[in-house]
Amino acid sequence: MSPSRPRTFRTARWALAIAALTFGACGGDADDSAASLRVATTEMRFTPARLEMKASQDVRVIVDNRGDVDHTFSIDELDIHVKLNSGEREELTVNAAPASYEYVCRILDHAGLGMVGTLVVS
Ligand SMILES: [Cu+2]
Repeated sequence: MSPSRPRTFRTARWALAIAALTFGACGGDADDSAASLRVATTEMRFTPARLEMKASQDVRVIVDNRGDVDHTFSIDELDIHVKLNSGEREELTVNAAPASYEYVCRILDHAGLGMVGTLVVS
């Protein structure tokens, strides 16, 4: 019984050390990298249907197509048009002036069926 105790203790300390390293690395990345937003596409909506970001800085936007068919994430005013197959994920960088922009899906009449959202940049 007693020989196993120190080993367990050492393992626990090692796990803590790894956790500390991991958290440290994540914190550093978060400070350095651009802010990020996530939006998912399904039939027939964007989730969320409203995104907010700061103006004039690079913002990473991760678009996940969680639907069963193709969708797009399109913002005409910003010349953004990303097409995603079912299950696909795309990452883009958006840098925009203050305004409200509409994002829509350009597949068939998906926009008319509800695939519209608003990106508020301020
Ligand atoms: Cu669509």
